[in-house]
Amino acid sequence: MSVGKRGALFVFEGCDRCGKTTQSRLLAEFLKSKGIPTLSMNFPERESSTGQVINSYLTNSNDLPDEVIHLMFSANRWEYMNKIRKELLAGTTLIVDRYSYSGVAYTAAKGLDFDWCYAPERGLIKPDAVFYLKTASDNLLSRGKYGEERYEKLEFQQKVAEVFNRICEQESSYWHQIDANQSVAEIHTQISGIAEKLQQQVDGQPLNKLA
Ligand code: Z5A
Ligand code: MG
Repeated sequence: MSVGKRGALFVFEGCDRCGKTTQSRLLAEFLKSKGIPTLSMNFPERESSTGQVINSYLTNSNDLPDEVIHLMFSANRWEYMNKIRKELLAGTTLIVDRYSYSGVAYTAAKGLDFDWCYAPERGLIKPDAVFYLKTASDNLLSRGKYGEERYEKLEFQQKVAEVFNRICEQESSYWHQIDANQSVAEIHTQISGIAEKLQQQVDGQPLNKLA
């Protein structure tokens, strides 16, 4: 089934401090400057009911079993699926800062089974492109000390990076690996070029689901 003019779903992924928020903002500004209706989102969305639990978990003010917080992160995405579908079908392009792959990477890095981690993501809307900002975790230390949140530790971030690398290999048809060591401007030029091309290709394409 084909659809009319729809927006594209662009996702940014990568470890802490790799530049996702910086690049999400620049891509949104770029697309808007081209007259493309664009909306920015990020996960976790900390305002919703699940988001508030996630926020207190990340700031270390509550403890939950690994399985429970994993399912909360996934539920947080499911909470927004109707909105995402509606916006895309209305022709709005969405730029999303972290998505299902962060969910899998951070929990699998704790040692939980990869397939178990991925299972609750099945059925969510599949991105048209994932921009994976990749670099060795110790390169990111020069961007300031890790903060106080639960996962902001070098050794853990290295494990997270290994899972992202694995997903990037598996999902190479729509993942774009970008060298996050380049300057902000260089990265933006690379990403905006890919996004502009894909933006034109999604017209008439149905929305796909993560399988
Ligand atoms: N999490 C999870 O466990 N499960 C899930 O399902 C999801 C998330 C969705 C909160 O994430 C935590 O939730 C996260 C994963 C977990 N835990 N950790 N760690 P968040 O998205 O709220 O926060 P974050 O992404 O971890 O961190 P961040 O600080 O927002 O990083 P960033 O957005 O990638 O980077 P940035 O803010 O764009 O840039 C960081 C700094 O580097 C800043 O000073 C920039 O000016 C600088 N920068 C950016 N680009 C460059 C370049 N190219 N060169 C030099 N300096 C740069
Ligand atoms: Mg960020």
